[in-house]
Amino acid sequence: MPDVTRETLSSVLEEIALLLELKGENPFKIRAYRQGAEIVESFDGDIVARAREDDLKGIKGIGEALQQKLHELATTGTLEFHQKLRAEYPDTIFDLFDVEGLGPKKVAALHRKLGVDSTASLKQACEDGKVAELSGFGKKTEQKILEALARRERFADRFLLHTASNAAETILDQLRAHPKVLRCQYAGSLRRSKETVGDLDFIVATDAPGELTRWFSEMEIADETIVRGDTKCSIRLDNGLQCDLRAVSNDEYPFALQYFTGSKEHNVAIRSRALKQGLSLNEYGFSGDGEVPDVHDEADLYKALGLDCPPPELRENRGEIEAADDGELPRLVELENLRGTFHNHTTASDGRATLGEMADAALDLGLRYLGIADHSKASFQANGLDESRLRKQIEDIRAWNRERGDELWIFAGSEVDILKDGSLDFDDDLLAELDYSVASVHASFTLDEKTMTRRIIRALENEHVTMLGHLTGRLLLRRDEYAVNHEKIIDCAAETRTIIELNCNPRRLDMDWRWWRKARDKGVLCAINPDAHRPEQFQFLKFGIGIARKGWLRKEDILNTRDLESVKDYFGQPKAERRL
Ligand code: DGT
Ligand code: CA
Ligand code: CA
Ligand code: ZN
Repeated sequence: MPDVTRETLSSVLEEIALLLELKGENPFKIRAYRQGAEIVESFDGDIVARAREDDLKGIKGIGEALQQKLHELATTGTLEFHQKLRAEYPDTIFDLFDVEGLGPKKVAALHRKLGVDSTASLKQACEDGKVAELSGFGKKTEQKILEALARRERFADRFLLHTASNAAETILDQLRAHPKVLRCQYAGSLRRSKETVGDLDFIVATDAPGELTRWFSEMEIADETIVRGDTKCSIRLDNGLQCDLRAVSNDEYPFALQYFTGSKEHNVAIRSRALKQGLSLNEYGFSGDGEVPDVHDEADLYKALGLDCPPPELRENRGEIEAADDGELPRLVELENLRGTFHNHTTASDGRATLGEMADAALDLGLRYLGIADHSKASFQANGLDESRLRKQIEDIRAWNRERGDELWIFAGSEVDILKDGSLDFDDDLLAELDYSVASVHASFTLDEKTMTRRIIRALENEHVTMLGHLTGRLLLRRDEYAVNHEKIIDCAAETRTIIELNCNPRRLDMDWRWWRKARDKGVLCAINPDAHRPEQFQFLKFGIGIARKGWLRKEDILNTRDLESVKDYFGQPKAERRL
């Protein structure tokens, strides 16, 4: 049987919808495929098995034509209809859909009228002023497209943390299972939990380096071998991510792991510290005139330099070496410390799972409480709730708590829009009925820094705003942050006792890790918020924890490490009286 997953099915349908739109096909047909993709994605049951057995009758929204196609796809691994459609266009045309601001209709117009079929030809057409002349585009759109293309180029060689992490875990599992591998780990920016990753760096300890580099280049996941030597090998995965493997001896392993974990700045500082002690340090070991210390793991290596071992996330030469010297490294928060989560969505706004489904998933994860914060009405594109729908949701949540609150407590909240002038999308009376609120900016991103900062500060000053959502609105590798003064927001959050969220969505990871230590020292409390729109997205918490650690945060700095009663107490106090 071909290796077909739910994602294969839905992404092929989604791609068909795009292709049909490119061709200018009938909108009903297009919609049927797009809806089909959504249904497949959220279907409660083993949709792949049912497609394989041609047992799709009676599923609402999957008509006969789709049933047949899903069956073909599930049994053969490909779909002729899709392949034929695809063959009409060059592969590069699909890159155009990733350009910010370009939907299928625009791509279709560019293709049909200007013959644009790649980001390169799009850039050329913009530079020639041809795009501005197309009806429905104009000078401004042309400029926006050029900016989006420039951003793409800038980010072209980087990957989101979760893309890198998923690939790395798959490869690491295989390395661990290899009989000739004594120890292995990924190093580099992923081990340091950077918000984006350039390439993956694996270190293995082995007595058979040549055998391992060959095995690595022949792994099924490898799309291409870039270089292969006796101790080094680089491959590329089909998503473009490069993976470097270095095979070293067991004695060299701690040195290689430390060196390739980086960061470069951290390494430079560590090396000069070693030199001052008469030791020269490189990726293979210590050398010096006198006796060289015995090193079995990274902790030994740091200990030889008179240092506690800094967690990888801290190794950016931003004070961790001094703290390690003084025995003052923080005890960083861990995933196991989390007791609940705030800021999650349901089908009431733009989530893909119902309140009950999200609650069941939270229970499965062993969480004790769950905060629901669906969008408010100004976010109409996300189907934001108006007053009456929100009141109804509050009632549903209270009913859940009466029935099942001793298993999982649900907090009724809202992700309330901060409007352009800093006022909120709901009035105070309604906000007061909620257990908590997350206030976020979702529109009017182009204000200047001063105006944007004032806008957000006005929201934080509202006593019903419990936390601030995704501070900068950035979408990593896609959209830059809007202009906002972090220092002023942090000061205001401390003063008004407003929590700042650490949004764990891998596209956001916002507020940025570089600000958390300062915020913590000023007395700002953090909430690690997955912003989950479906149950699987609770997994984002893992990346939030990585970023929190990178920001020097400890368990006590984070609201959702507290037990249920403490959180209830916290929300129950008037905002001005809340303390860390
Ligand atoms: P990336 O891949 O761009 O996300 O970032 P890294 O940190 O993974 O960088 P990468 O893959 O180029 O190198 C891995 C580590 O190797 C890096 O964090 C530190 C170490 N390293 C690489 N080049 C140098 C260097 O020229 N000097 C020093 N001291 N260390 C280096
Ligand atoms: Ca790297
Ligand atoms: Ca590398
Ligand atoms: Zn939001």
